[in-house]
Amino acid sequence: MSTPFVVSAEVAEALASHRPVVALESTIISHGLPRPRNHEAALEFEQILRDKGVTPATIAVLDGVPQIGLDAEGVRRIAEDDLAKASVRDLPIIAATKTSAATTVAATSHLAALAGVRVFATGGLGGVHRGASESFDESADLSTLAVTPITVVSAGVKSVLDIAATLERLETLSVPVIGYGTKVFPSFWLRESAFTLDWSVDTAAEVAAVMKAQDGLGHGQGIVVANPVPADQAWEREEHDRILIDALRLADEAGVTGKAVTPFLLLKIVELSGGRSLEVNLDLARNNVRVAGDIATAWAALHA
Ligand code: PSU
Ligand code: MN
Repeated sequence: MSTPFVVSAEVAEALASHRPVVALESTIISHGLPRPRNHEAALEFEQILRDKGVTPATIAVLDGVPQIGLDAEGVRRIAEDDLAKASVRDLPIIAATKTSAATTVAATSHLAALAGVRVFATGGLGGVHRGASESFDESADLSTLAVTPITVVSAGVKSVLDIAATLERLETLSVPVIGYGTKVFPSFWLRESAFTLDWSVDTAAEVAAVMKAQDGLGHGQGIVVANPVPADQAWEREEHDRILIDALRLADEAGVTGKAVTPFLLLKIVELSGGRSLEVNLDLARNNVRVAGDIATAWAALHA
C-alpha cells in the first residue's frame, strides 16, 4: 500500500511518543534566501530545535513524495536544486508527475497537519499584496490557515505586503492572531507596524493553552503567533523604508506577477541592502524557530 506522504522515522517516533515536533518550511530555503546561506540556515534551524530536545520536521516534496522530515540529502536538495514553489493546490500535480518542490507556508501547514504536527516556524507569513484590489494577489497561506489546525510562528508579515488588508482577511477567516510579548503586529524586518493586536501572551504555555481551547471551540483553523524580531536585531527603519520603495518599484517595472512576486522582492531587497536584510531575515527566523520549539514543548507537556 502506498501512502500519499512519508513521515521520517525520527518524526514518526517523536509524534507517537508525544514528544515535541516543529515543522519547518522549504520555500524560505529554496526561494527566500540566497545560496549558500540558505543551506546553512536550513541546517541551523534544525539544530536549534535539536538543541532544545525538539524534533525538526522540514517539509518538501521530493520526486513526487511529500516528506515530513528530511534527511541530510533532502536538506541539501531543497537548498541546492532548482525546485518549484508549491502551494497546497500544486501538491497533487507535483505528486502525480513525480517532480520535486519546496513547500510554502500554506503547503507546509497542510502537510504538517496531515502528519499530526501542530507547531510550525517560518520567517514571515504570506498575505495580501499591495494593489490586491486590482490584482487579487492574496497568498493561499491565509485561506489555508482558515482550514488547517496548525500554530504558525512568524515575525508578522513582510512589509512588502498590505498589512492592514492581511489582518482584515485573517479576521474574516477566523484565524486568531496572538502577539508574542507584544500588542503591536510586527512587520518582519521591523518589530512594529501601525497595527495593534487584540491579544497577546508572554509565554509558550499560554499559546499551548489557546491551542487546546481552540481544539474544543474552533472549527479546525490555525493560529498565528506574531513574534517580533529582537530589538537589537531589527533593521534600521530608515534604510528599510527606502529600500522597500525601490524594491516595489523594480518589481513593478519588471512586470513580476503571481508566485514570483515574493521571491523577487525578498532577493531584490537583499541585493539593495547589501545583505543587511538577509541578516535580519535569518535572525528573525532563528528567533521564530526558538519560540516554536518552546510552544511545541509546552504542547507536548499538556499530553504527557
Ligand atoms: N517568509 C520568509 N521567506 C519566504 C517566505 C516567507 O521569510 O520565502 C515564503 C513562504 O513560503 C510563504 C511565501 O508561504 O513566501 C508566500 O508566497 P506567496 O506570496 O506567493 O503566497
Ligand atoms: Mn500570490
